[in-house]
Amino acid sequence: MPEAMVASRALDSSSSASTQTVDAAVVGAGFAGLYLLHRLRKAGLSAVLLEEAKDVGGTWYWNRYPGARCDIQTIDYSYSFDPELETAWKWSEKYATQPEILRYLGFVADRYDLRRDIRFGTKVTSATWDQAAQRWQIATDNGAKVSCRHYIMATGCLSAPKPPEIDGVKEFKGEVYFTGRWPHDGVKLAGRRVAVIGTGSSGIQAIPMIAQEAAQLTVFQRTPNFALPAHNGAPPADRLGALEGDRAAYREQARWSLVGVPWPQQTVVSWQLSEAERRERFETAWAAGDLAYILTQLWADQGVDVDGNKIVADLIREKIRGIVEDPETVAALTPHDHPFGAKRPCLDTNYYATYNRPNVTLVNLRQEPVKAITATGITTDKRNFDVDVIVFATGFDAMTGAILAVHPITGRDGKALSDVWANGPQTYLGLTIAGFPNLFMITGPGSPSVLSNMAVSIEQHVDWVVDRIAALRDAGFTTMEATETAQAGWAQHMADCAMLTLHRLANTWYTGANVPGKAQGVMPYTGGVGPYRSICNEVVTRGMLGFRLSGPNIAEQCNDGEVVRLQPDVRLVLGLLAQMNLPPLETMGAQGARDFLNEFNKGRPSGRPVGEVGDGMLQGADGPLPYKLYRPATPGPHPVVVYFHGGGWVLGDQQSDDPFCRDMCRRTGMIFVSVGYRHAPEHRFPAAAEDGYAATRWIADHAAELGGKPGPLLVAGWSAGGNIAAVTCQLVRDRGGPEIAGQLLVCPVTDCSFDRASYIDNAANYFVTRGLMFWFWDLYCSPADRTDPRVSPLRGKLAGLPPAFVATCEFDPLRDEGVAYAEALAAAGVPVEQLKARGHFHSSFTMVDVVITGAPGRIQMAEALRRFAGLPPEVKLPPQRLEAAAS
Ligand code: N01
Repeated sequence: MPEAMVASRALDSSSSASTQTVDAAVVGAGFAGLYLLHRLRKAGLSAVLLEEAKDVGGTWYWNRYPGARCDIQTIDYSYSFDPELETAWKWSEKYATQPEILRYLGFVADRYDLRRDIRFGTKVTSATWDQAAQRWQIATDNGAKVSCRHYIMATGCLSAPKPPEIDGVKEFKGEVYFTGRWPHDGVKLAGRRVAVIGTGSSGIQAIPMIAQEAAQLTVFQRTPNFALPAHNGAPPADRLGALEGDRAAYREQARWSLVGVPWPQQTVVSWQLSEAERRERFETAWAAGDLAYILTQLWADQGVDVDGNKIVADLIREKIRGIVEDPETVAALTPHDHPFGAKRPCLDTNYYATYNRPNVTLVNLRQEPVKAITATGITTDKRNFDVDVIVFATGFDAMTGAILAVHPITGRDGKALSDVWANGPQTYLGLTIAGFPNLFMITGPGSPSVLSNMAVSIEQHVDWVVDRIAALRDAGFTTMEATETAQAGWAQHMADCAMLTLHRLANTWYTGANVPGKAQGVMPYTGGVGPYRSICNEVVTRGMLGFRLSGPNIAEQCNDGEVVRLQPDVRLVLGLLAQMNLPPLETMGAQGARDFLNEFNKGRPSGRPVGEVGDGMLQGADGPLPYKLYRPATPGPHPVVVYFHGGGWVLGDQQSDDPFCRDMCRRTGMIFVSVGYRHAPEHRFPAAAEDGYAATRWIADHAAELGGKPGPLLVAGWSAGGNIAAVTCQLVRDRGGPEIAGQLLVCPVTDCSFDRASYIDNAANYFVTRGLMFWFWDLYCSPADRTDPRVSPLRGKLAGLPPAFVATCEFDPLRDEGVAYAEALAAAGVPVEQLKARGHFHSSFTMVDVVITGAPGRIQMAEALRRFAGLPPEVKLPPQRLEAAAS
């Protein structure tokens, strides 16, 4: 839009009445603000948009540095709310330049006649919640105040540039520029000596362009970053074809994907692929030039497991070595301090090759930190660099900076947002804040925002907010506020999600680490775009869960609570199972259920490699039984663990807990012998218990042949296998051996009583149901036998048993009997360690590599077994990971 028109718009607003009264005020005329204005109007709400800049564009208005482009493919980085808009605009490139994106946003503003409600050149100077009026009162530096019912921050996540943090900038006699505030008429760089400080996305896009113009370019790098070639050009025909072939389906897939780009969920994990297959996948991704692709499509564990991630990181390091000629520069450019993807990777055009140019020098600030900026240039510990121009590509006070720095926001009871957020942002869904009624954030901290395709996340947020405001109005409410409970629950869920990915392992602007003194913690929601969307929807379908709604002529409504109490991956697994609408196992008959589970298990990830896996036969109570042996890759002999699988005494076999046995074998450095004990209904009580005892005896007698270390065994089991392990410990105590050094009981069955709270609270919806447990009991054990300690070990004598580690899961019918057993053991003088796994379900620990959040619990189990066996601790883990697994 011409500047003159902008000026006249600003003048109009300044000459208007002293207070402009609207239903909603929006701050920021970028992607989010424009769509908000459109949606608010369509919902019949009056609105004004306040924008500091002189035109629309948001981040694309300010970031005009050379090379600025989007780094999500532009066909994905577009509005999708109006199919006609989609066909009315054609992108010229795979990754559009800043001017083209700015033109697009101008086109959108004009198409929907948005500018008439935008006050350009207007900065908000304060926002205060007026409790009596139930409205926000907004002051600005230009023109009328605004009184609004709803106040919506569409300020963007990366809008407040970070100060330089280097002494002496004011002394510099040359020119200083920030990539995030680049002059509109460009900067003359030709023939000049230019310094660029910073090698994030902005620096990496700008450096190759500046190098082509400048006489000399010196890049000051503090931390090397991973960058991938964009391979820009026309929008790729395959993606365009997919979009144009079925636009609605394409957009819908993006909305439910992990990062807001329609790539499928990867299920293959790195160790299921050969080295050649992994390399082939990587080369395809490298050639694709697509961040969303390489971050999600290589193998399923790349973003959640350090080993799976290292494979990608090493392959990228190899690429850098192949491009950059000078070995010292290669070393400096090679990222070393963070997993790939944990810090925002960059898309580049000739970035690494730029360092082969004779006019480009890289200064490694880790070896020679900047001392100061002087009148003539930059001084490091070792050298002076005289330059004419300094470009700061040093980034932003991300996510909270734009919200907090723009103006003071004062909520209910005079509370300042800056105080409430002093220790880091607290939000409910990243959309609202307790104590700040009717204040909304678009892509705020606590939402997927910067870890997603912003266009998709913005539309979802805007739709949710406007739909809620309209529904509120229609129901007669005027005010909506998140409760403290809901907000605290969201913080817990955020923390749980953060344990899932590797983002916590890097110091980045995602965590606030780039701004000195800023509170630290992973700020964006790491649980994914699709899951987040489903949670927002769930809040609504559960009656605005976590919100207090009020109005002058209507009774207050407060449906308090936490929307997610399950671990994020447990929620996903249970959601998938619910979608499958499987018939209850107990309706299939024993053989039918076995066949079904065999089929079902074929789709699960195979266990990780161990030194050796072998099969054999051992002597059970009434004949031979099969076993599977897992041997560590380390030199033997190893302590031996006798393992009993789960399956309600009816299902499973010696290899049905294969991933768990492999995982525990790797973590403990012990041999696991998984016993194929006899099953009901063919062999009813006490067959399984007696097989457990007999198998343990046999393994003790043959430990040396199996490669085991002489000395006591350990026993372990999950579910009904936990029952058999517990019973075995009682039997060997009473029958004169063999010696057991410790017992690991994972979600064990310990008693025949079904009236404990967990049987009632978790009777349905968490896979193992009350009905299923009844069926198992009926098949295995007649009512008259059920109080026998060989099936209800809680009713047995507990003194003199080996030390125990008892793991129970919050959302498991068996939780309370496991806890009761641990407490009874402790009361009987048995050393006991308990893990009460918050947010987990019965299968959390055995679904290795599906329920990633089960890993810290398995580490604790492994440590316990090592302690029982008298081995030193092996697994080192930051304490917060262990805390997350425990209650
Ligand atoms: O900022 P950054 P950015 N002395 O924070 C260094 C999006 N974006 O503007 O890593 C010396 O990533 C700092 O070093 P270190 C995208 O999401 C998108 O580049 O803190 N160096 C780092 O190298 C991106 O992630 C596009 O050790 C200092 C750099 O400056 C986000 O915006 C394009 C320093 C800052 O990197 C931010 O990117 C551009 C100091 N005092 C940006 N302070 C698209 O393509 C900081 N650094 C869509």
